[in-house]
Amino acid sequence: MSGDQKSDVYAQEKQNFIQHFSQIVRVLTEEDTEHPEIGDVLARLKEVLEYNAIGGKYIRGLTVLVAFKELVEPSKQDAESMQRVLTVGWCVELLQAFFLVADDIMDSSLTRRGRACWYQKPGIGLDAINDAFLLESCIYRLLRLHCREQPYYLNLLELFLQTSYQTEVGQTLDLITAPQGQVDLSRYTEKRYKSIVKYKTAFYSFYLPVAAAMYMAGIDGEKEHSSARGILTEMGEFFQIQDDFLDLFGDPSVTGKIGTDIQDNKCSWLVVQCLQRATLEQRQILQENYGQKDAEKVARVKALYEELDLPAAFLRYEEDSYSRLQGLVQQHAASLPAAIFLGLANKIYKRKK
Ligand code: GPP
Ligand code: MG
Ligand code: MG
Ligand code: MG
Repeated sequence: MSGDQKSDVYAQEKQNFIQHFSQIVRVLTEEDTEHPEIGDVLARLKEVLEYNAIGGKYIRGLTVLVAFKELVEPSKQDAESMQRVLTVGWCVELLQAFFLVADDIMDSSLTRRGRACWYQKPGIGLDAINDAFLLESCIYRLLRLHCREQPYYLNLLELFLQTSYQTEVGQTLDLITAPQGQVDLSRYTEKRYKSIVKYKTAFYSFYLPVAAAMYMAGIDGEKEHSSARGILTEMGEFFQIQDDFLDLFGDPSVTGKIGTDIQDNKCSWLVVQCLQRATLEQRQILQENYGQKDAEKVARVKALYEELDLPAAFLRYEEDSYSRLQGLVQQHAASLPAAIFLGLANKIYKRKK
């Protein structure tokens, strides 16, 4: 193991986490002797799980594991507890799979994790909507099966439900700020941007996995949770800014997805930055080329972003954000191990996918 891997607890946990997936699938698709008539459904569910829950970075699921290990003493990391932690980690990945299957339909995306989006597969189409619902239900089936007797069960249920609502609020803001065929540049403000990304990404990607580990470790105080939420929503905002940057300037063979934000008229970090720097003429170019499928118009918008040096602005932003976060961790994390936040930050800063 290289020095880098030794210090990277995420890399250490990854194999173990991925290995646990076959057990998750088994539990969720086991023959139900009381209901033999749904056998075909379980076969479909197996296919849906294997296509949509696998192939990502697993940062969210692994965070549950890594944070739990930081929060409880080794004597409380017994095999049964760790089994439950792995399962809850997979619940976070299933929530993500549910959102992504649905998001790709709403965003008219073509690829995800280096393959066709699920709804783009021949024979699937909009039936993928129901597959997304099935993925969501799996979360609650697993929690009931593995955690029903635990003192934190109700906290976990409420956490997953509340986080789903927040993410749906964010997705609504994302969609209504980007109506098809109506370019209204005055909508793309920094303030609106921050609300969209906090709700659509930060809660489920960053607060949810750490909060789940905290509840499992018996930490349920509002003070501790609100400290964690403060730091983690800030990290989530930065993560979505990267996502927006990579949508256009990332390498699809690395990100595994072809960008759609310009075509989809999205309130992306790039368009917000562009408007803050554009002259009246440049604003006019954006007005004429944004929010359309035409490849030449998309290329014109990209060229405008390059003229305005947005890639360099992004790099500056990334540096600033990293130092701000270090400060926040020192300030807020008094009651929680700083390593949870710093490990997560090291996983996402400078990422290319
Ligand atoms: C990321 O937006 C946000 C989500 C995936 C949440 C979706 C929420 C739902 C309730 C369906 P994005 O569209 O920028 O992500 P990506 O770039 O991965 O498509
Ligand atoms: Mg999308
Ligand atoms: Mg989207
Ligand atoms: Mg995106």
